[in-house]
Amino acid sequence: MSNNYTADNIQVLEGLEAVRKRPAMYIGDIGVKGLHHLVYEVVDNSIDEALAGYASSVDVIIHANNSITVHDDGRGIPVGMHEKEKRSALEVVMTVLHAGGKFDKGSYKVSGGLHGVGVSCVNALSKQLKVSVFRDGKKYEQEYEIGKPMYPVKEVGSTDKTGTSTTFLPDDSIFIVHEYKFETLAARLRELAFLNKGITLTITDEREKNDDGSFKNEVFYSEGGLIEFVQWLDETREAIIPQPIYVEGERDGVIVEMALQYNTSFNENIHSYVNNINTIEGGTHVSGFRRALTRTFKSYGEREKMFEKLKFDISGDDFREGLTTLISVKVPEPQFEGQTKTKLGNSEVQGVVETTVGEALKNYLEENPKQSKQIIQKVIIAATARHAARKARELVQRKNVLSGSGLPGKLADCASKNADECEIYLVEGDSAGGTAKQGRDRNFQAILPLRGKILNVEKAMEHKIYENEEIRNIFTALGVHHRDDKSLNIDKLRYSKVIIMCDADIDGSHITTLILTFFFRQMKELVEFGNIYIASPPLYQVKKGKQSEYCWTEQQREQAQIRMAGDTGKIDSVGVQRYKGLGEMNAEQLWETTMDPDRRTLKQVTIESAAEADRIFSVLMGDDVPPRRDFIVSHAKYANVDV
Ligand code: 0RA
Repeated sequence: MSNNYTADNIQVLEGLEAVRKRPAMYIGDIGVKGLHHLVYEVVDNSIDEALAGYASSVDVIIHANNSITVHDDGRGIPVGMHEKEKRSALEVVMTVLHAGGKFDKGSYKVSGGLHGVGVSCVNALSKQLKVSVFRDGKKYEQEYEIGKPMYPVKEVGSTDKTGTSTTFLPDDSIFIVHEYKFETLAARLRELAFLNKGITLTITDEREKNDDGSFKNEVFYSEGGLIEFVQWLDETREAIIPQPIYVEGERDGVIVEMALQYNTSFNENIHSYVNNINTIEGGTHVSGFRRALTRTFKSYGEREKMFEKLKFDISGDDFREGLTTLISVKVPEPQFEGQTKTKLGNSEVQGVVETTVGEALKNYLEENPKQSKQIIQKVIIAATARHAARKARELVQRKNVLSGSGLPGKLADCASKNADECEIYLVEGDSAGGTAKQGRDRNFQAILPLRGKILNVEKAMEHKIYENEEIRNIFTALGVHHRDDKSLNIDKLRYSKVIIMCDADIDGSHITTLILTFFFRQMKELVEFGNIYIASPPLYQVKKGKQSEYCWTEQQREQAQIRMAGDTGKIDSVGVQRYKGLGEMNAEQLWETTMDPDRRTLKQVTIESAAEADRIFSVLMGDDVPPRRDFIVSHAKYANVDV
């Protein structure tokens, strides 16, 4: 080994050490998200190989010990000597930050996780990692521990395949969560299959067996890409035109793909992606799309004299009511902006998308007059309803001004006005609301009781939403409203934590879902920025003499009973109270178990996959009842808690 090799090696280790010191900087966090991000990072490299035309399948395996294998049938990472680094190219890719893909000058990295950190980060954060390359008739291997190679790349046999296989075990001293969720990984692979048509992605879970003894497994493959993505999202919505409108094109080095479908709902659902990354904050590609849609449809409606009888203006929103859209662009050097770095900033992309989509829509309108008229008729209905909704909304704002402080009478506000430290509990029922008011710390906790079932916004028209008293109270208590472009003035939010507190029973979880649906459809920004939480009241109080313990699970209850029975072994001598509702607790108990920041557990509501969440809400809360029942049965836990 030359001195040079040693020197380079030291530099490499410093790089990987930086990753281990500040993992969150590289992969977002060290919780569930970061843990799953490791898999996405490795999968993205394989997807790139497939997009370059060399691989057709990517397989992910969750092993029994929560280690992961990602395999692809591409060319295999080059194993030859890297001139400058004086080591195998494979070793460089696996150990040098941001080295991945650097040799292949002709192609740019299309996918690449949000943080785009490369597989060396995964290596640095893995206790063990082994990479196998199948190339030139041979199989090569190298293993690493926390990023350090155990030996130089070695040839271990012959093969007639080509490809790359990476197996890694996340370092449990870095991550605070160690279990992979099948559903989470499956959702991302499904999304990738829709976004990259023609690639087969599979996931196998070796921790779980099917009835026939095989491992739990799912295969994702899409021939139709975004067309099928729209159809999957809108499965339980009623389509207005028989087939989605679709366009695919390339201009100035930017690849644009778009599919849209109109349905009879009132929601606008745009899901946008840049290089396979979900841009939840939108950006130039989305604004290009919107401009194209408004411009083309508006001039068509005017030319066909369909707007003549209207007494008010048609706005951009009206063209997007009941519209589900997918936009996917592939941009060589994306600039990400915004609070969560998921907003595309490249200004040149707006024009590219606007032109590509504009031309496609124009052609569609020319070639499909019947469908086009149906769409414009829907737009006119939307405009009329919006007009009614604006009146309702203005009425709300006027009423608020009349009632003095402008805050709802039912709100028990907190003393602090510093939103960062303030919380608001949305409590099911006036009686539990009363208990919460007594139990809270009034310095920073506000209480807003909600009466019974709140409106199902999934099925309601916009003006009904503003006419609903409970919903108006939520808007005014939180201090936010929709601007004319429908965005939320989130800077006026009066509480940084919005906590939904319902009974721990079926009714309570239904109400929680209704409230979540409301936030997801009407205040999505709050969900995206992590302001929404769900309180977890205990299920049991276990008591014996002066001893008392609250329990949240069956297992905790059992253990508490055994512990309190002690040497007597008489479990039935221990009292168990099952809390059916919040109302069964007094103010002090509610504070101790559910509201005291030092003792409570809050579940933060996050969106793992916006597309998945959109579909879940439309299935759960929409009109189509049979799929809803199936869905609740198979997804109940997942849908309720971890949307
Ligand atoms: C650069 C060059 C070549 C292959 C790859 C990268 C490659 C990387 C990954 C990561 C996961 N799977 C992969 N498969 C391939 C090949 C260049 C050549 O063969 O000439």
